[in-house]
Amino acid sequence: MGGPALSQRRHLVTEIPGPVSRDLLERRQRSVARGLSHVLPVFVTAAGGGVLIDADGNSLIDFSSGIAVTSVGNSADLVVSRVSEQVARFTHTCFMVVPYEGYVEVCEELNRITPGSHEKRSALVNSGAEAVENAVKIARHATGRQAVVVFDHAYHGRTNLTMAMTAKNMPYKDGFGPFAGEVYRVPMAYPFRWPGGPAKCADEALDVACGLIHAQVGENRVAAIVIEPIQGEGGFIVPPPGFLPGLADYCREHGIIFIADEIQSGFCRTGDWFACDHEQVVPDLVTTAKGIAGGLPLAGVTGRAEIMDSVHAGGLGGTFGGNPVACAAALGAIETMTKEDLPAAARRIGEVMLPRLRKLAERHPVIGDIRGRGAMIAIEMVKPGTIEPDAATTSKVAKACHAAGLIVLTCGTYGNVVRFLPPLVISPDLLNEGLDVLEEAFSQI
Ligand code: PLZ
Repeated sequence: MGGPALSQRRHLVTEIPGPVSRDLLERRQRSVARGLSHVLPVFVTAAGGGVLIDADGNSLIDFSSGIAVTSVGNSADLVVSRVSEQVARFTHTCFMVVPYEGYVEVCEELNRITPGSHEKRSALVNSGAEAVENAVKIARHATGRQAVVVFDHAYHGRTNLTMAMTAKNMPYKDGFGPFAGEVYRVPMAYPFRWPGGPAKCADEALDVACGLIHAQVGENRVAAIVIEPIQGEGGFIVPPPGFLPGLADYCREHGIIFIADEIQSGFCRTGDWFACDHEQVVPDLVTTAKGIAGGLPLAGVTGRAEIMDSVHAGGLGGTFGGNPVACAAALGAIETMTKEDLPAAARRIGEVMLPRLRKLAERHPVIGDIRGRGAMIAIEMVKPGTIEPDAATTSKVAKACHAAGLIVLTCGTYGNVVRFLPPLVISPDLLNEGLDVLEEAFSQI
């Protein structure tokens, strides 16, 4: 059994991965496509709170949450009870064939918790990429325009349109083209790497983006600007204050739909319900997924009623979108976030992590930048004294953490960022133990 009752401790009984996981990995090599890779090939048998138990009986600390998904913890009580009840009642009708209340309830919740108090509508789909695809479809339909503007370092998914929107070639795009058209890319406000320095980053990045749109696309041809309010896969890049509000104003001025991709940053991760809340930015459309349903596959597009409802009946859909079991899970996850005040829990995680990481950076000049908000925190690794990315050391640190039973992820266009995404329900002791492991990993490199 997994769930929050699991003993919240790190405990290794074999090397990582152990013999049972290694056997399973061999079976996996013979049966599963090579294109799917693993951060750490231990096979999980149970998980809950801040730990994963593997097939060899090791208990590992989880600083990944399955890429920001299990924010309420694995097999959280309210997710398990709601899912169990729903799965015993009915498993599927297809919302387009015969509707059910759970779908409506999730949409009501999304309309309530996403930024802005205006009239909203939502649509549910299966994955983050599908949510982004649908947001773009809706924006094009509503505006009658085609162009979509995205940013350097962006990640929006692996489908054809979202590959075009994603910035990084390897491993996401290489050899998979041709990509969808009418996608235009502008520089991201990336304070650590902004040529004019972090203080000028917000204004200059806004000027550059607007200038490029004017010169190369034409404002009146742009259906949507899509941005992750804190970039995820691209390196946990936090735009400087003022950049997102400035972009939102620019969109409003030119009739461009402002789409916030909150798939990684949403659902309490950054210490607010959504990362846009931090600067009171109100997007026209918001895409959600990951943390929405405690690990079950569900995603959504939420936005202004007049934009969402510009699409003709039958224009949106899909067989599985808003599956009743996934909706039940979402209602359990959202209830947990509310009852346990997980935005506050995320802020507390940041308050523990940031000072410890800053101290670590004093001892290890390979850490060039520490950034993030709440429980979406990262360190960017460079050749000391420069901003030259150091992917090799990044990978060494991650491997040392894995070997010691701490699951961390890397990210970044240059592969030089270690990111931390613990479940928001992680205990303070386990969080601190994870940071002890990280410090030990640094002392080994
Ligand atoms: N938008 C901002 O972070 C998914 C990708 C993992 P899906 N990020 C994890 C991988 O290597 O495939 C993501 C995201 C943002 C969209 C997506 C896409 O969400 O549910 O993976 O399709």
